[in-house]
Amino acid sequence: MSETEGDSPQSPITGPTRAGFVALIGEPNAGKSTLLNRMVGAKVSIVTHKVQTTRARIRGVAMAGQSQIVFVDTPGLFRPRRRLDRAMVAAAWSGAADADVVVLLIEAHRGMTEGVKAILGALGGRVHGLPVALAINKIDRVKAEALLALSQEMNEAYPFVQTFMISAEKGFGCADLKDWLATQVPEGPWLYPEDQIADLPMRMIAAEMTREKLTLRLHQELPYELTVETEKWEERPDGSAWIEQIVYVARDGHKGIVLGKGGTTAKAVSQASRLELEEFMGRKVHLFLTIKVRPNWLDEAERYDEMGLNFRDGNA
Ligand SMILES: Nc1nc2c(ncn2[C@@H]2O[C@H](COP(=O)(O)OP(=O)(O)OP(=O)(O)O)[C@@H](O)[C@H]2O)c(=O)[nH]1
Ligand SMILES: [Mg+2]
Repeated sequence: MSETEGDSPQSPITGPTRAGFVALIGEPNAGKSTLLNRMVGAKVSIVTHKVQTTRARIRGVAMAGQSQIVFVDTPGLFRPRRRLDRAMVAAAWSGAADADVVVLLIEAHRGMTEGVKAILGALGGRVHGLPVALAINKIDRVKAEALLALSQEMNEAYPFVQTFMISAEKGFGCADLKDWLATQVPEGPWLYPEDQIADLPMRMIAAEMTREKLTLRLHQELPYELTVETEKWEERPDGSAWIEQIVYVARDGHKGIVLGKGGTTAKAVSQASRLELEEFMGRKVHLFLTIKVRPNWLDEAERYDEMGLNFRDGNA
């Protein structure tokens, strides 16, 4: 240690360690996955401009001084129509109920929407006395004056323990939120090794990356009617990974759309996904996509297992 550092070390390893779960909940598209990735400092959860991107609970691990904060990204909360929707919403609520602290994200420019009101109405019954903080996200999109009124309106509707104004994308306010959460998680030993950033099998991260690229490229309902699974993962002697994935689509016509003219769409998707995987893993990846028509995949228990969802949660 140099002399100048002697008096005030940057992060003193003193006092007890803390560790706990922080669930990020909110309407679809609120920015939950963006916030998780920022807190963790790596892209663990996929992000798109479309609603209902995240389908299952995804854990990302962040360190703040002596605290280990395990962020739980959840699917958006909305009024479900299909089995998959119901399973997603159930996963989101149970993620909240299992946490030590809950953070409700809302969008600054959309304010207290009907969807937000519905969440507030259900929240108390779902989280049973857990502390809930409010994070007004996307503040980069509004004027500061609007925020105060929104914060007041929200705090009149629910007893939030704390309110933060943030931009998950630009990073505004995120350090404050993280520091505060570090004081809220309970005392106890860390739950993960200090250098672990995600708790999600690599084959699932790989499938999610491909699903993100598909979602970004395909229009309308199609992204909601497909799922991606990693079928084969082989470590090669040269240090590269050989990955084969299946894209399940529900209709014949969708297969052609995913393939694109002369296979161009599938090729572009696979290339974009491969590049990101290579960056994430720091080594070479060979990625192969096969598109399969499976009219009933949305009603198959195995597909839900692969997504990390509970099939029976989808029962009407
Ligand atoms: N302007 C702005 N956009 C943001 C901010 N945070 C997130 N976004 C954008 O909002 C969109 C949705 O972000 P996600 O992180 O996927 O939202 P989500 O809440 O995880 O959505 P679901 O998984 O569908 O529930 C993306 O286009 C993000 O880039 C922000 O602070 N400011
Ligand atoms: Mg998400």
